[in-house]
Amino acid sequence: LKTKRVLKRLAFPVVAGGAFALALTGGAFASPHNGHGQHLSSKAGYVVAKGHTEQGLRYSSTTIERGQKLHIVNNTPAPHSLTLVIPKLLPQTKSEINSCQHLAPGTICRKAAKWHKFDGRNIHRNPARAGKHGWDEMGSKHRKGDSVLYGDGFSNGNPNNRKVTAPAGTVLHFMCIIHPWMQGTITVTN
Ligand SMILES: [Cu+2]
Repeated sequence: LKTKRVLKRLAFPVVAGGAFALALTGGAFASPHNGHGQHLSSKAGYVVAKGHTEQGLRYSSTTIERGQKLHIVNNTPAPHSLTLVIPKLLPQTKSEINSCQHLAPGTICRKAAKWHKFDGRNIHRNPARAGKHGWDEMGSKHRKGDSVLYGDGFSNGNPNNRKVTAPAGTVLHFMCIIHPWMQGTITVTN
């Protein structure tokens, strides 16, 4: 499987304490200081991953009509996840972002990796589905959320294949579990 092969590059090596690190193609990680509070937006129905350096990676927010397919555009060289997460669990501080990226125990990144059946080397489920069909469920530490891993190595995830099915008026918060400072919202309209 292509996914398995490429995931070896994304291998999440075991580090002290039994946590896994999301080692992205060997690149050194430096936390950006402005990981949250960004409000880039893109055209309706499109979430765009942008940035040409790891620190510069950002997600745009979007609005979308309920029942429309969400489009995810990757304008970066890196793979990402789009993972729906309840807002209070989105990592905010540099320390929270760093812990999440390294899949530290108790972090939403580690929980979400489990939704994808990550075993420390490979993922065995992509996308991860929760709630009703389509994008509708934000995950927490106690409840699965909708998520997809996409980009080089994750071609099986079909990131552009799902409709947004949350009720109009919902604001779906999302993040990337590979780069936890990448965050945004999908505002669902009628
Ligand atoms: Cu990412």
